[in-house]
Amino acid sequence: MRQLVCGNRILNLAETQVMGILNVTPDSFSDGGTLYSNQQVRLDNVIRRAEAMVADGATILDVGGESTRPGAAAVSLEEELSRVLPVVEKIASELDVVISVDTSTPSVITESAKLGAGLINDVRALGRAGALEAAANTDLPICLMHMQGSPATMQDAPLYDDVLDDVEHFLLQRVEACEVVGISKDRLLLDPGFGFGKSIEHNLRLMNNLDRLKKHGLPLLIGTSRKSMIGAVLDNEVEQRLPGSLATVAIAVMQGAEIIRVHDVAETVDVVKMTRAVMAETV
Ligand code: 7PM
Repeated sequence: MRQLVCGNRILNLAETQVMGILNVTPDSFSDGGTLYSNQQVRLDNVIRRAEAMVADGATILDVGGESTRPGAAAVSLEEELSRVLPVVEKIASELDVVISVDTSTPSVITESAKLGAGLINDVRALGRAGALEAAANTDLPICLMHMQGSPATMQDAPLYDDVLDDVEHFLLQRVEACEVVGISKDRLLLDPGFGFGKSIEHNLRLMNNLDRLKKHGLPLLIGTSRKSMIGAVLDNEVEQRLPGSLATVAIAVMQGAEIIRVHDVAETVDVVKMTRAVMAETV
């Protein structure tokens, strides 16, 4: 339970782990296109960025080839495979880090696992046809994230009876669906999915009530880095959201989140250390 077996690497979840975001998409709202240009992944730039994040203390790198930005266009299977697989292969051969693959696509799950991925991170919680089976056939851990609607329209009019109930029930149903295909609970992580079909108030309420997910005993993964929930509170642009993002990191760590998904690894590692020292009342 405290140890997560990620392929050939083990994560100690008694310590908070920092996951660095490595988007290999043309329209990533934070990586500025330097990892992808002229319709292709810039492998040399990707490796340089990956190395820097590992040096800064990331123990997981999240490789994503499909933009889940609100309103984003769908990516073809060929395109997603050609963006993600070379990056997984290269990082697996060069760096000591767990590779997480941000995908909902069965063949990306299958092929990434063969090339050395250590974790599957699916914003659709294995909801696509064939995804449950593909994931079951790897022996990798899987992060199940909550999303209301689909990226194209999810931010149009997010509506819940009670966002805490809905997110909790959805994720528990996905845990059940996983168990039915033979994915045991000890391979699963939960994520409320900040910004995925949620108003500012929904996001704030989820952030203030992580205990509702935590109480099920599965590790929590939290991703708020530079998101619009921060921009809405602080009335600022993406490049000004680091302090706000770090505040949410401290709040998530205080509530027991095990994995923190961020763009700014070095700053996050410091906030995690400081927060954990307070919680432990010792260095
Ligand atoms: C535009 C808007 C581009 C939002 C990218 C994003 C999460 C995730 C993403 C999360 C997990 C981003 C998001 N967010 N996976 N993938 N949890 N598990 O900020 O919160 O990178 S995409």
